[in-house]
Amino acid sequence: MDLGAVTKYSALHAKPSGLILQYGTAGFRTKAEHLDHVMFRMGLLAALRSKQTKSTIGVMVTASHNPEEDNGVKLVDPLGEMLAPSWEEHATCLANAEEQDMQRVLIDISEKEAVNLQQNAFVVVGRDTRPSSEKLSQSVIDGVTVLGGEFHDYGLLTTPQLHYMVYCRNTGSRYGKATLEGYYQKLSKAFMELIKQASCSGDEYRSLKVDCANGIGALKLREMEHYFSQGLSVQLFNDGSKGKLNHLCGADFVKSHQKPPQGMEIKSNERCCSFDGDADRIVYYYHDADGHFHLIDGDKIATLISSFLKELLVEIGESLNIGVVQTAYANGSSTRYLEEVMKVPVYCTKTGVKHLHHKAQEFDIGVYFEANGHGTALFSTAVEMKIKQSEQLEEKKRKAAKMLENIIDLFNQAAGDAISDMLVIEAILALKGLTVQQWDALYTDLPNRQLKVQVADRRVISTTNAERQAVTPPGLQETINDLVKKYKLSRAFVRPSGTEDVVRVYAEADSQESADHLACEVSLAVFQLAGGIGERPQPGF
Ligand code: NG1
Ligand code: ZN
Repeated sequence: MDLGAVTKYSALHAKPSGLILQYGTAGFRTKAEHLDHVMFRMGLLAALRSKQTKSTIGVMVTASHNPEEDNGVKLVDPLGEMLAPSWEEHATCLANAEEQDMQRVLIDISEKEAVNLQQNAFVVVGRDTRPSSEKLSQSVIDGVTVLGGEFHDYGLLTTPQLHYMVYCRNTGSRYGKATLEGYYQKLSKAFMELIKQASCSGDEYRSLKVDCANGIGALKLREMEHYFSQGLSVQLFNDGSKGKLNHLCGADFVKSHQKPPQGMEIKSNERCCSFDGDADRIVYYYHDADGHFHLIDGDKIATLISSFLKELLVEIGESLNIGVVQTAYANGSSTRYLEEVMKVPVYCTKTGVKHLHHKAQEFDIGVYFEANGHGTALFSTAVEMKIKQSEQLEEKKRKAAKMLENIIDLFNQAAGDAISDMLVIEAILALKGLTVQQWDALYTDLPNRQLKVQVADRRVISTTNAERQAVTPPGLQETINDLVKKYKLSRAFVRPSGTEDVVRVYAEADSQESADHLACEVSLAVFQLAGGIGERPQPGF
């Protein structure tokens, strides 16, 4: 390690003194102007991680659904997963080290992790469409090269595309080719093969309006469109030509405001979806004949997908297991429907896709989705084996096995992916001959409300039981229990956000009014018991 060079180049990416950032559920995220030093240092860290794992490591520059002025960075581990926990800690230490301590921290990490500094490093870099992203990704590359690492800059990519590239490169291209062309071809081929098996051909099933959040999803979907246009026509809105990234549009806006994005004309019963700013989340929605807006969130997406996969498993006659993984934010109706009607086991993990991903790996087929629309399905080698053996099976079973094979190819196994999920959903709807209303009618969401509370230090709240219960501050959980008892079909929990300096409050109940009241009362309890600052939460929205 040429420490002289590190110091020299680090000075060109100097850290504003006193600035402290935390590697959270989605890496580092803050105002773009505070991130140059973090990018350089994450380039250094990615090179070290690559040397240690003797694998390609990914670095993605994006702040997902955050406002355009923000930016962020996260590292992608060899199999496309989120960074290992001990390295998240190293990332935080390195990002927060003052200039003069940088060398020592780098050496510390190398020693603790037994990094062979002579080993080669290879890092791939991708970025979203934010104005700040290009320069920031250059700083990442500076960091990689100072440590003698090699790199490939993919330029503009969706976050899941970068995960895909990392996964391909570390599996000797068995999974796919590590190029955009490879990604487009793999997904489109699987989609077209699936669609071929659909009996209905009415074209109302085959067109979809897509709100691209004025982000990278628009560019990539446009590039990809002609590969699958025989099977699905997509009409893009908020494609970045006019509006601001994530402003009044995108999956996060639609989900949290429970209303359609601006800039999209919706006729009744038309199927529509929204991506977020880096295209790793997707939600669906439509207007009914009375003009009412209906949201189809990640929970209902997971339900559609897992029901279909379960049917295929039954068809093949195999005892392979399937499980659905959710977080505490999953609507209570979805959990009940999956467990009681679908008879699919459901598991709850902490918020953050790495927790869901990890749990989903325990099943032959693990479907995981956050309510906000981030998710995918994972398939074990046992499923692949079964498909290989299916040639000896009778015709009907062989067909189901073939479908399963295409579905596996269509899902991004490395990460939740709006484009891939969209194609899976469109294929399932076509194969089942389902309209968007029929899909929506699987179950009715319990009315719910999410609020944020400002507190002096959100770390005073600690939780257990997959974040569904507060352990500290004392008395908070008892208060929540008492409030919940006042309403029917009610549930509420609080947790410190991993991406914003707030405490999140979630409540659901039998009516919107009750859910709103409960959320408000719980917010007030947080404010009083967990050191609220600023204005007291007020009833009424
Ligand atoms: P936080 O800020 O920790 O709630 C949010 C989302 C997560 C996840 C991360 C990463 C909710 C309630 N939380 O985390 O699900 O997507 O951002 O982007 O949606
Ligand atoms: Zn995102």
